[in-house]
Amino acid sequence: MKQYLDLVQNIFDNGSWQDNRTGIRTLSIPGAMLRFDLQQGFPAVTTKKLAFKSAVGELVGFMRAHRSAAEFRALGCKVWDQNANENAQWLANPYRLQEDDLGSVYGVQWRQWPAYKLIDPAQPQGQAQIADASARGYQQIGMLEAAPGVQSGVLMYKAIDQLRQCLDTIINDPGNRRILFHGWNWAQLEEMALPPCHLLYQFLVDKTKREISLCLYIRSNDVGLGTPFNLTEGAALLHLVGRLTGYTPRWFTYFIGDAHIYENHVDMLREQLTREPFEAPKLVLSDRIPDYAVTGKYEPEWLEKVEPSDFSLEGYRHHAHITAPMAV
Ligand code: DHF
Ligand code: TMP
Repeated sequence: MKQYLDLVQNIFDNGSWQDNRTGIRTLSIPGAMLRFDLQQGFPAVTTKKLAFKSAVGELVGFMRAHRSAAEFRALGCKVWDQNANENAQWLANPYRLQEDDLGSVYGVQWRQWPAYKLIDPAQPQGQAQIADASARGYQQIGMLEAAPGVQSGVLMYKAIDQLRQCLDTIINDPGNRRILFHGWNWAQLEEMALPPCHLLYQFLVDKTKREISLCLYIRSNDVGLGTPFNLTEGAALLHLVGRLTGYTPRWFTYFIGDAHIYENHVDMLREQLTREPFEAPKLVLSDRIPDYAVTGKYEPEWLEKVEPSDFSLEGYRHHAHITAPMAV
């Protein structure tokens, strides 16, 4: 995959050394973008063997709102073990529930973003607001008493399924320019083993061409280990969403904030630069996942039902496996 190697080369050429919380320095650049036409192939790294099953296991775990490294392991993905159980700061965090717990990471925000409303019933529109919130699925969970600096009112709560909302909107209002889900929940950042890296996903529908595209924003990206996984997961998600809504997956645009190479990944990536990339493989989604374009029946429950084995790569040629340690 040439674009990946160009990014690596760009960081080697232009990066500057930075310190960070892990204690392992990075060579970093501020801002990068990769763009893939998924009709030309799947963006799997070919200059090493991609742990494809592990990456799709992670994606499936997110779609099921998993928050335990044990649940990810059960899906064939071990990449969360260290963050759950080896980071001293997280081990001491009161929001860590038990062994393997990751807190309210990705999937919790994707599928169960906690949303609250505080409505003063005595305001002119108070009752109308409470009625509207109820109609939107908010439940009254208590009253807040007036106190200095504290607004009184009815406290209402619901868990927002952002991913499901995106799917619904693709079906019902494809011209909508607000089809996105976000992981950066300020109210819960301190409750996570790691605040989200890939955090903004926006779907764009072209009704004329019957295509769907994805823009993904990653605030911080470990180009040696994280990027190959994040590219795989973003592209696989776009294929799945396209299947469930009846659109052909097309453009996958990948924006990075801090694009970095850890000091102990330099040899791995220099080696990859010496290797000639192979042609991109194809992603095959299992036939059991219903194609909305064929059935005309909307089945969003497949967001949870899909299994890692429903994703496979066809014609994946790659160079020899190499890996390097993850900075915790
Ligand atoms: N921390 C850091 N520092 N970088 C990350 O990329 C990162 N990613 C996380 C959690 N914390 C992180 C979740 N994603 C690997 C890949 C993705 C990932 C975490 C780790 C990884 O170690 N990949 C190895 C082995 C993969 C396997 O065999 O399953 C690789 O060689 O790709
Ligand atoms: P940070 O929170 O200090 O930015 O550290 C997070 C590290 O993990 C950083 O190197 C980016 C990397 N990372 C990815 O690149 N992709 C991912 O999906 C995850 C979870 C982390």
